[in-house]
Amino acid sequence: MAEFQFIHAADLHLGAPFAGLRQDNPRLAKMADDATYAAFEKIVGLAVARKVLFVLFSGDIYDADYPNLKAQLRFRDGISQLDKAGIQSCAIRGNHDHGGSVRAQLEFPSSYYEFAPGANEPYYIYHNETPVAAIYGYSYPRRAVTENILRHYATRPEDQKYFRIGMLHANVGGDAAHDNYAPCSIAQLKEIEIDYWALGHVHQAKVLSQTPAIVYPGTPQGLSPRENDEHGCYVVTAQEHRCKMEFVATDSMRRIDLQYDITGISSEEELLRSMEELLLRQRETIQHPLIARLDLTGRGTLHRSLQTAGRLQEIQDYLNQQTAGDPFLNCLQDATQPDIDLETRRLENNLLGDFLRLCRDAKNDEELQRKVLLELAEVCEHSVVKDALGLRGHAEQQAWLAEQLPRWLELAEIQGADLLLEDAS
Ligand SMILES: [Mn+2]
Repeated sequence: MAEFQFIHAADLHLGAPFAGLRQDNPRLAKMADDATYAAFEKIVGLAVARKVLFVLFSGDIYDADYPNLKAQLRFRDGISQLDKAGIQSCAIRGNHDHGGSVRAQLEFPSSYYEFAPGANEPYYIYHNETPVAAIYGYSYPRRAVTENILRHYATRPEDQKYFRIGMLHANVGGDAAHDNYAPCSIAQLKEIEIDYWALGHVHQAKVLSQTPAIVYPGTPQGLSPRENDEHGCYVVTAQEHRCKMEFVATDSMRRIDLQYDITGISSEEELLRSMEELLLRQRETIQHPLIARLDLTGRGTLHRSLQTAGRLQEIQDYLNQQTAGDPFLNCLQDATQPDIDLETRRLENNLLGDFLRLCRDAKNDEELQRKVLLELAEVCEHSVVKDALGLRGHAEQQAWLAEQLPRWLELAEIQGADLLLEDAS
């Protein structure tokens, strides 16, 4: 079996919005609108530059049941570009672009193959008129495929001579942050004679196993606020039944979460200067338009100043002006503490001491937190909140809330303590 290369991408979500971006930077807003297309076009460019044999798209090419025509045309154009370069392509449908979603009638080149919804025959990839890879795939006939679908991947003995690929859109290993569609385990995948599991659905790149390869490439462009690391696809070099994977970033905008500790900072001048330096330093390491979130932490005299109404917004606007929005400070949050020792105050026999002890108990009370999470989940179902948060689906929302809750409890404690201290002074 001759060596060959292919690209494995998934979850393009073409046309999906880049969630939670402040709209006061027109340059970034335009880039954000285009971000999913830009990532797809980078995949196409990469395939042409590397002269790969074929490209795989493991589901969720489109974001919605009624994908817009623009998304479909951009995808078709990219596929045509691959075709002109002699590169084949192959796709399955996931929960977002399932068989029930409505598509325009567009003509795709014959080098593009899409597995029909439901059970399928394997599809063969040819190199110099000889088949080299057998691809098994299943496309979602409907959004919620909640059963295990591995029976559709039973390999044929006669395909043993080829590199065998399973294109599977599924939640492998019960990732709680993603809807539990087509659930299965790594052990179950290993029982099937597949050399490369080309997975889709989970939005973070992950290699679950080397041999056989079990791989999530993730979304090629991070979209939700939780998708704040590098995003891309895999270039795979296959030989015999083994392969090497190389991750290549394809995102054109990246979110970054920063922290700044105010401990020891004594003036606003010093705070602004060092925050600006922190932001500008990010340019040196990551060559992307960066969308930054910055949390102010630590304990210090500036805590009081940061509580002034509108102050965070003023700081944010000033810094964006100083850096010309590169990086763009999209969100500035204050989690600083007053310049007092809360642990000592917690022991005091007074109202503040009582309040701080209640806060500590709440932080350790799992039952209470469970109830709070249920209430918050209800608030999140409100369409305005849903849009503002930009989290994809119920599972991601749950994961996000559970991540945020400890921080919110912390902030509630500090704000309560501030109010009580103000009353006392
Ligand atoms: Mn999916």
